[in-house]
Amino acid sequence: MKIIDMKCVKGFMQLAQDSVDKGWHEMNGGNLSYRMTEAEAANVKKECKKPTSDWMEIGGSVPKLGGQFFIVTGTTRFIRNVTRDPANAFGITEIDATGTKYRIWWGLEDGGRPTSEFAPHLRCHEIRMEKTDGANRVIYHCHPPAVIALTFILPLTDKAFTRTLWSAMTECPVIFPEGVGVVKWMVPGKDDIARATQKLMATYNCAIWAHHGVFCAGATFDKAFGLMETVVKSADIALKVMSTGKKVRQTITTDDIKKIAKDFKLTLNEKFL
Ligand code: 2HA
Ligand code: ZN
Repeated sequence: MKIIDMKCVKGFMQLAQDSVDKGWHEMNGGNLSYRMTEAEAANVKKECKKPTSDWMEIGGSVPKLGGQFFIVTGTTRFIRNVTRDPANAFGITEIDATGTKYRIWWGLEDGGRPTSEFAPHLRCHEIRMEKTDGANRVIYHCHPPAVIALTFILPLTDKAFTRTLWSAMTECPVIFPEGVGVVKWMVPGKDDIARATQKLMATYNCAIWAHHGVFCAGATFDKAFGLMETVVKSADIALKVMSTGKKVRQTITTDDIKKIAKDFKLTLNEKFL
């Protein structure tokens, strides 16, 4: 099957376009990656016959991902061009057996390279794969204004962000019962921020980068996008309420959250109750 006709490639492009439509990507901001199944990787090998680059350094080490194939957006390439110019805007890469190098099989034309956040993406894939018995395949990063704005006024703690988001919209505890994690401001594109994010992703499907953006994980494109959409909407509501400057008269309380958990049979993260 042609690469562009593969279901996972279509899903990748759909998420990119939906996210651009949401206004979460300026210029080359944000990035997306997907861990292919063995059958999908076999199709890439069959279709492309040989890699188009030599082995190159990842800038981090992800031994558990050795031999796996990833669809990934390109550094300096714009998410808005994922659907317009697929083979330029993203590509398909293989990780070597040691988990320290990658090579390109398809796309990233005109000398393209994977996103500058390839190390955080791969580190998040490694931990989410482990924690979900291989179910999680998507890691998605964007720059949504409301969440970034909240990182200027809330304490940069997992608890402050989780409680604010859970209390702003009733369905939030259902969609992320484990809560969300927060990474203090750090230089992006480096292994330090990758390690900090990986640590949070052992517990959460969502990590907020102070003054920068959000990383979400999911089993499918729909689930990763849906989680991002929910976090962003809840942050938007919280920010709107705060921006009125009015006294908050009523909110979703800890007891209310516990009631939701009981009814929906959720295991909420106890740390935040
Ligand atoms: O430019 O979003 O974090 C891509 C990014 C870096
Ligand atoms: Zn970013």
